[in-house]
Amino acid sequence: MSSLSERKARLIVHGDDPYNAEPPLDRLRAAYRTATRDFYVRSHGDLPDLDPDTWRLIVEGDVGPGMQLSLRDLRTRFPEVTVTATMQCAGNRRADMRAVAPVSGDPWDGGAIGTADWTGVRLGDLLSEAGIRGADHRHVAFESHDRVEGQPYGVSIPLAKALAPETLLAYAMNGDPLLREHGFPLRAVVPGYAGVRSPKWLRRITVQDRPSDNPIQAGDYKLYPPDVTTETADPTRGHTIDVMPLNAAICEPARGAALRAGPNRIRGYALAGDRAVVRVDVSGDGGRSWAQAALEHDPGAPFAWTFWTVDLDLPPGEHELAVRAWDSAGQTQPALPDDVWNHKGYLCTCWHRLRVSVT
Ligand SMILES: Nc1nc2c(c(=O)[nH]1)N[C@H]1C(S)=C(S)[C@@H](COP(=O)(O)O)O[C@H]1N2
Ligand SMILES: [Mo]
Repeated sequence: MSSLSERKARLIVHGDDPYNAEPPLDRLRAAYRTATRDFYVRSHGDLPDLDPDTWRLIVEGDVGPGMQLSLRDLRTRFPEVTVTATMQCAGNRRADMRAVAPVSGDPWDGGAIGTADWTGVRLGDLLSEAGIRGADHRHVAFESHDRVEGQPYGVSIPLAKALAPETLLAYAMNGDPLLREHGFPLRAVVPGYAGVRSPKWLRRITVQDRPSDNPIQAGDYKLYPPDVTTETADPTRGHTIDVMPLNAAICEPARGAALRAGPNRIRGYALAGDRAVVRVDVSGDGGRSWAQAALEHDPGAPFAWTFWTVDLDLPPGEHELAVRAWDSAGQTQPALPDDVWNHKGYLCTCWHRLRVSVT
């Protein structure tokens, strides 16, 4: 197996500590299931190096007597399931917002996303074995082994999503044990939700009557209106980012590519959170005219992305390519980064545009 530093060398690294990196976009389009070595890494603290033999998962809160499970317990006491799902950071495509005004956080291009086969057990199976007690509107909180500004990483999801059949505790990614940077030995995978709700290096699961009060849940990953600044942001009034919105990106050609006049193949991805992508429009003239892309989607994977392909006939000159997707509710993406700008740079869903020169 390759080392972490070998894997780092393949990616565009935004930071070493915490480690954050994404692949060049053409690599994302190379396979429907992203090669694990090309999968982005988003971390907020250290990358724990955990011993799988002594590691235990604690399950507590509004449940029966509580449980402590080893990896072997998880593998032997619950059915094994594999879900093909896309993981995407809420900050994916943030770089495009900088054209409007500065934003905080790493300048992700469109590569803070990837699709994998996740194998593990259903969180719902584990919770029904644990036995849930108490009133409605419960939440499932997670605590991890990595530390962020002196505290363990922690988030929560609504109980209904925790019980949904697609929500997993995964020990394998693309058929191999999780790599350290992806949360070995166990992580949550919450398909359709922002990556932040899929905690890595799991330590504890707590069923409770309110969302996690950990700063990652209570303070970060909130969507604010454009007039809110770092100074005025009130996290209790920001919208908690769970389900991800409709988005699309051009993976090939690359930004600034030199192309030959005539038919040129344009390829990328699109995805619609917990909905389906029904149409993808691609423009070779900055959005004045549009062509329909052919769509490719794994029918067995409702929470995985849609790949799209179109051949555009491009005349010589400088052109702006643009893409916009449509979802099963008939909605499409806003045209400009100005339409979606927020000081944290989350949910950059405007048309993805890039300039190419054609000779
Ligand atoms: N424990 C822990 N879990 C975490 C994070 C983290 O920093 N610590 N980052 C989250 C975020 S913001 C994202 S986008 C995904 C990224 O998963 P990946 O690094 O496997 O691609 O993990 C999530 N789970
Ligand atoms: Mo993220």
